[in-house]
Amino acid sequence: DDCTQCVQHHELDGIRKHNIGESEFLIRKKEINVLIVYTGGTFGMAPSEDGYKPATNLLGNLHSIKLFYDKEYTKATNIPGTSCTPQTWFKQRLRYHLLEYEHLIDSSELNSRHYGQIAATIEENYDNYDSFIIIYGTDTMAYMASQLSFMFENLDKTVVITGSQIPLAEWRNDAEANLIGALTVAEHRIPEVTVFFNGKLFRGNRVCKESSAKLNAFNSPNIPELASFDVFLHYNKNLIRKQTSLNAKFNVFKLLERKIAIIFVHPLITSSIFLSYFKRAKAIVLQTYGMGNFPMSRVDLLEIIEDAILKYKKTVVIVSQCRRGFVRGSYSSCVELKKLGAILAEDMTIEAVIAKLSYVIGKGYKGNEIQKMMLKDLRGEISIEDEEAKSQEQQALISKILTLAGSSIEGDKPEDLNKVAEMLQPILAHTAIEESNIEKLTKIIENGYNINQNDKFGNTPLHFAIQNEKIEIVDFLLSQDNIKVDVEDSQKNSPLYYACLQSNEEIFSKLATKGAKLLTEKSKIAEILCMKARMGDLASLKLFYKAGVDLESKNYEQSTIAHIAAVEESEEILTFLAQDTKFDFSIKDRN
Ligand code: ASN
Repeated sequence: DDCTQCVQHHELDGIRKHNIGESEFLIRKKEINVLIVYTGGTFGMAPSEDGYKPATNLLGNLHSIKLFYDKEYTKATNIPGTSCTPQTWFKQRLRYHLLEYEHLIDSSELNSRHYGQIAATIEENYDNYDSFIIIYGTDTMAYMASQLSFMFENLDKTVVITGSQIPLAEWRNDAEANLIGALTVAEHRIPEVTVFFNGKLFRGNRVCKESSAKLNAFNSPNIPELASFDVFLHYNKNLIRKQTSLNAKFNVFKLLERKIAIIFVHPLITSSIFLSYFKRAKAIVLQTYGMGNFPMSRVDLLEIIEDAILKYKKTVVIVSQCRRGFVRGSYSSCVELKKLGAILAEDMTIEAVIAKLSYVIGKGYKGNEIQKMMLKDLRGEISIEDEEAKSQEQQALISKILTLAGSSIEGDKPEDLNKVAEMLQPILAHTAIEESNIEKLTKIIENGYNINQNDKFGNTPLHFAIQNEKIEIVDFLLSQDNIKVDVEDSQKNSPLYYACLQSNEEIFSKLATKGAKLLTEKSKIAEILCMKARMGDLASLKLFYKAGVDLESKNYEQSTIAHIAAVEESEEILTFLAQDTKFDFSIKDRN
């Protein structure tokens, strides 16, 4: 309890486990206010002679289960209309109000009024609760979750839909665990419409009911679950949507377009049946084979599609009969449909496509705008890169980096990205060179880093690699087509100068084969030669000689290397000068 950073702790086999790092998700309050909306579904049904039927008084049933009701605490705190759970795993309580609809439905009854009713309930109560749980039937849960995800604009709070395959009233059921899971989710800030079922949390507009009889009834075929609750709670944080801008106000959009038809294409389909669907609908969802393939030999059907799009300006969306995968123009028939103006639904579920069409057309978008909106990631329902969102995210990141770097660049314009690159790339390149990391350096170059450019310290990567004697990097840089071997650093030295200075014969010969030259001015060379002679560094002198310097040049004291070698009694250097060069030993110094 005294560990304020720790958001998930409990005793397990006598070991106290701490999981830190969920604080951004966890709502930390003594009591979290939750509105539970009970709309019907198997969850609260009771057995009858005619099978399960929706039943009232769910609150009474929850109160008979200790997990959902701490009677003493609820009574002691006495807030009318609310009930409290015992302390949760996170050492807090959920205070809930259970709103039971007057007309409880089997979710197969779902129609547009129910969407409106549930959306309005959340809208009216939005400011009064931290999170919302909707108890709903499984049969149309995917439709409900998809539809609400679009209707809720700028959703900033947790909305989790749950239900069960066996009613709570049964001794053996999955209702209890699902509601406990949903309540656990409600302790977190997950600003999207989700579905909690059988230990997993899914994005609402990505689920489909996969099984009518398994407790594991739901799946999200094209993206992983947002969370899975095993012994520990695993949240897939990268997938969970971020809170919308703080100033954006929550809004519920209710004017849904209903003239949407869905046609399951099959080998025996007749053109008259096909046409009848097209006649009244504003938007037609064609459920075709595999990746969106369609029998192109069926000219009769193609004509209907073409007329619908071009003549009658209807929207046609292609989805697949496969639940898993995507519809994309990989085969010619699908490409043809796209050319006609049909929208390829990528990896959206059918439920999400219908919900999105009703929302987009309901909002008044027309023609190409519909197409654009359908292929835009509005609520995480489609796996395509949203360039706009990406660039916004990038901008936020740039600003953060700039602040950290203490830069005066604002970071809110696209051009700032170049400035950040200019600022960071040389530093990153230095690090890559120091680490001899060719892979990293390659990436930096691929991302636009100019290898012939001098950095703030006046070096090019080649200078820096030679100074640090990174042979592999030298090799790599020399193998680049555009490398300039004679580029100067801020001291006006070429890379070859450093190979000589460091007596590195291996690097020297690599540069020499590329025709590298010494550019350093003569007077400076004379000083360096004399210094090397004083140090007895014959290897370096030999390399300078190979590079073509005049060994007879005099330093500022008018001495040559021979004078210095004589004073230093460096026999080695004198022998080299005598045997390997045509050194003129008659040169006189200042004296
Ligand atoms: N028929 C039920 C419903 O969708 C099925 C369920 O909830 N498991 O309301």
